[in-house]
Amino acid sequence: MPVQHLEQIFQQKIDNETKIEAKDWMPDAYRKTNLRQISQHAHSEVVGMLPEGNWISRAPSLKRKAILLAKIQDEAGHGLYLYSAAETLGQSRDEMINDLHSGKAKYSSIFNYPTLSWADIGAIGWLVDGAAIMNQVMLTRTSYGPYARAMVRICKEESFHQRQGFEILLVLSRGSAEQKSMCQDAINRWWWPSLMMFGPRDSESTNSDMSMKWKIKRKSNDELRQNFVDMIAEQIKVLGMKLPDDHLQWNESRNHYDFGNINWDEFWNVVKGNGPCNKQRLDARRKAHEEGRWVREAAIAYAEKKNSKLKREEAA
Ligand code: FAQ
Repeated sequence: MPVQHLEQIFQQKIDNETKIEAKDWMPDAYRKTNLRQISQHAHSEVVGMLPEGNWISRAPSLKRKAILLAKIQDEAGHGLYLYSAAETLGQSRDEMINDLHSGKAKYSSIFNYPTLSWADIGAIGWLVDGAAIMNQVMLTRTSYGPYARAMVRICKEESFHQRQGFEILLVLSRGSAEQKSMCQDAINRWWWPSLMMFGPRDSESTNSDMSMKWKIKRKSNDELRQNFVDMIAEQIKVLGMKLPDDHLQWNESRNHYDFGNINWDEFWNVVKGNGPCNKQRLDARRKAHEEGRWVREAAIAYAEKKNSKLKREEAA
């Protein structure tokens, strides 16, 4: 069948809300951009364990430590579902991980900021997981089947993550003057980077046009960012804290909150690898991968041994 016909059938499926599955014909660019987005998403989940991992041994109580451990393990699981979804598009996990370690593949800018106090763990749960959910609820309806199905479970877990983060901040916001100020300080530092998670402004977003046409994305970067600001601007009232933005104001005519300018130079600087913790994060990932080499080799050796035993038994 000529490619034009195949493309027409493909677009019809998208327009009719039929999911695209791994064995279906798809344009090369659709395969490539899904692979790019899903693998970068997987890398973000895995690198995203590092800033929180920094606080496992310093969590203020056994209960907090158990919750944090469970959350971080969830992020590892999300990375694994997403690597599996990406593999259905024809690239091996090894190749994807090599691209992360060589600096070729991106991961979310947010994970290149340091976690300086316990309140940062609350701010990550509330703001970072909150921003992640805002984006990922849309992705449960993305057009590529394996990605959409992975996102359903991930979203359920992320909503627990957001609530646990909010609750950490709620306790601090009702505590001593020092705890209140820790809470405000963490919000001040995480607010703007969490707005950057949604990506560049729509006018600068190189992938959006095609991703919207193919329903990989269903809402634009700016639309999701605005929804997030509207949600957080209300939730912060419960904490009795302040968002670090003098321009934040309800706009009756737009039915949305107005907010100040994002520092896009900072965003691109972090994306290009020059944020406060980029080097530290990649070094930690490379080290963990190297130290886990023996486990991978042992698993392969065991699988080979089991296979050859099975073959011998079948031949006998
Ligand atoms: N950081 O054309 P667009 C989480 C890049 S998971 C770094 O608008 P697109 C869970 C972009 O890749 C958080 N790079 O791109 C958790 C592109 O470069 P490329 C991750 C960014 O793909 C919580 C270029 O800029 N979530 O947090 C960023 O249409 C707590 C132009 O941008 C996902 O990955 C950025 N923030 O839209 C874990 C969700 N933004 O690739 C642990 C899935 C943009 O052409 C603890 N991803 N870039 O070289 C998406 O929805 C999309 O990829 C966007 C970007 C919306 C992130």
